Amino acid sequence: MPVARPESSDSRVIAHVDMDCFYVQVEQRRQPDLRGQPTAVVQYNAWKGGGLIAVGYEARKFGVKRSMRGDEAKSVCPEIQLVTVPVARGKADLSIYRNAGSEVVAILSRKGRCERASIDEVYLDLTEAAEKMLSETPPESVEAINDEVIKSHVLGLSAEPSDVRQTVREWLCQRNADRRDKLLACGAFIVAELRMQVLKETQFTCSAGIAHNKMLAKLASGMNKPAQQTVVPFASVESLLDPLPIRKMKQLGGKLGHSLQDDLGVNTVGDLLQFSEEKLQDRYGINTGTWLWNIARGINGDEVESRVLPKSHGTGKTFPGRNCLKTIDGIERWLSKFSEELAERLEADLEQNKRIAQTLTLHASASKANEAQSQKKFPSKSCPLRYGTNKILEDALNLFQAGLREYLSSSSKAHGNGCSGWGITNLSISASKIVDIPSGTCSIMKYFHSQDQRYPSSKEFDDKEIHESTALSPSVGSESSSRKHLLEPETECSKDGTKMNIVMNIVMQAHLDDKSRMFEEKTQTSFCRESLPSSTSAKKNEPQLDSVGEETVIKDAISGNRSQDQKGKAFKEKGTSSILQFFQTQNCSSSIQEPKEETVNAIQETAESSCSGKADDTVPLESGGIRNMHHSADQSRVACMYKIDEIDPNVVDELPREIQEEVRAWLRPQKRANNTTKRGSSITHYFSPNKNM
Ligand code: TTP
Repeated sequence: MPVARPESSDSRVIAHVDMDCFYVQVEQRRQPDLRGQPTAVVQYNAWKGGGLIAVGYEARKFGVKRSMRGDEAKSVCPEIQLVTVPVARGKADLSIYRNAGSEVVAILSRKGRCERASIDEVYLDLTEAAEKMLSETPPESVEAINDEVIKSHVLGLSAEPSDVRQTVREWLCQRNADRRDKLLACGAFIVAELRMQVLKETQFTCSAGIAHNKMLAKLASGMNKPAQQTVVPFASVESLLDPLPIRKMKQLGGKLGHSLQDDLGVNTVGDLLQFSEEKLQDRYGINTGTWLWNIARGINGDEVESRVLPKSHGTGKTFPGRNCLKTIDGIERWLSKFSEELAERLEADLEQNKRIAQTLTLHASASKANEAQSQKKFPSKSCPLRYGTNKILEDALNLFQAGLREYLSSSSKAHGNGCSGWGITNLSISASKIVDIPSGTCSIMKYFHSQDQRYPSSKEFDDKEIHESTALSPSVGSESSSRKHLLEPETECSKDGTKMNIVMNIVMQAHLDDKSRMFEEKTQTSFCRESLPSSTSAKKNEPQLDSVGEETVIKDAISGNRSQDQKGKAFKEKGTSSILQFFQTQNCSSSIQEPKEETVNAIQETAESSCSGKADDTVPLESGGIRNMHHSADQSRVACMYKIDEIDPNVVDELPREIQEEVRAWLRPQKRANNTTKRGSSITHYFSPNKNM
């Protein structure tokens, strides 16, 4: 439900910038021959020419619409150029568009606080920049006003078409205007400048709305497209909102909008004005009631958040009609692709932006197998996020199975029989609750400890603990709810600790996990294939293997039954003041049994490839933090396979002072080893009792 925030000031200058037919522009930049031609971007699914997802303005003139498929677009516009979205892992790969959006954000953020709202839209708080301009170079003092500013649309100005430019010029430069209008006029100059800069540096055009708050700016940005900007002076707010269909307002497209229409007969924003704040509060609660009362008057206190990076990462795919997924195998295949992509994007985010995500969410839609199920939504589920493709896959599968169990059990209850028919028409996973890596911290031991408590594998959750998640929008900027006590630190110290622990976990695991497939595929293959998930399949400590040769020896290692207790002991052990001691304690505490020879060989091979700098496969036998630096099958060989030279020195700098030295010392011999010989360049060797051999 929307929440009312007090308007901080009605003289803020807020802009909403929206790229024009964004994917088409990106494609036209990649293929300049397409410039000026009617163009549309289509999904790669070739059925009926593929669904259109972006339509260029030249094509719109012919009546081409996003709701069409390629064949239909061709029938209304035979010259249309249809460009298929790039494909990776059997699904659309949006990275070129995402990266293009980042280029734009980098430019727009030069003039004020910038919030990236989606792949192609941004809010800017230009209040300070506008105030500065007003005091130093007010519009009336500008000698040559750029055409782009003069072309602004100012709502509420009336003029003969031949006089529009002059009228706009006069409005922009009026000396005796209300201060709020003067600030908006400065905003128009600044935004025009930014848009020209975007065009110059990226070749993309964009449109913008300039107003006193986010809601009004967003409404205005779409009013005059492409490549134009619209200003909403305070005095024209009422006439803008009055006739606006209520369902067009942000957050009123769903249930709340329906209720306003059906229960109160409110069809336009203006219709809302007749209701007192109290009446709206009585009906919709205090917050929503006040929010509705405010929006009817153009009041919206939402701040522009300082965020140039996405709030979440998501990946998914629809499987319409007969393409729906009907087996756990099929689900696993797709989740595996999604996990790989998500893991890559998370790693890139970590590397480039020093950010970590904390929550993994799975969303799905199920087909209507029967009447009862058609009423029921597939529940979204989330859990703490663990880095690495395989861990994400494992957790996503568990989330899926938990969701499916719930979906089927409630439908079968409602229907009074067992439900065997299910089909997934939409499947996605996302990573949210993304935070910056902290620069300071208090105790590394706390990191480890908190990680131990906070980041169990989803296998260690039962269904109650895998939490229900609110629906995520597929766009950038979505966020999921999650179980608070698992994710939110009780103290500042543990907050930092958790984050830093994740950092260490990531740094030390990332190269392990994603490259560990060879081992994991041999050992951890089955997730209740081709059958409905058993009611116990995701239960705590349940063995996760069922069919492959190595199962019995690996089961406990993966589910962590026995080693869990010992890990617990090690964590409780007081006086483990040294990192080395800590790791050694962890390694020695492992009671993982020896896998079959074949598997051990795989481990050894991978340790060597790690030394040579090639893709290194290692053995992520359990979940968790640094403690999982991995245990080889043979306990006399401590198999902590981690490419130490890949530790980012910055991470070490961010550790508490008292342990920085220790970590550096720990790293040093490793570097020397690398300089001289590839042998011994793994932690395995470093920790090995025979490391001097
Ligand atoms: P929009 O900003 O909604 O549209 P647009 O930029 O194509 O056109 P406009 O000038 O009217 O703003 O979406 C931004 C991009 O997001 C769009 O180019 C393609 C992609 N997109 C989808 O992939 N699927 C969708 O359903 C929508 C709405 C957009």
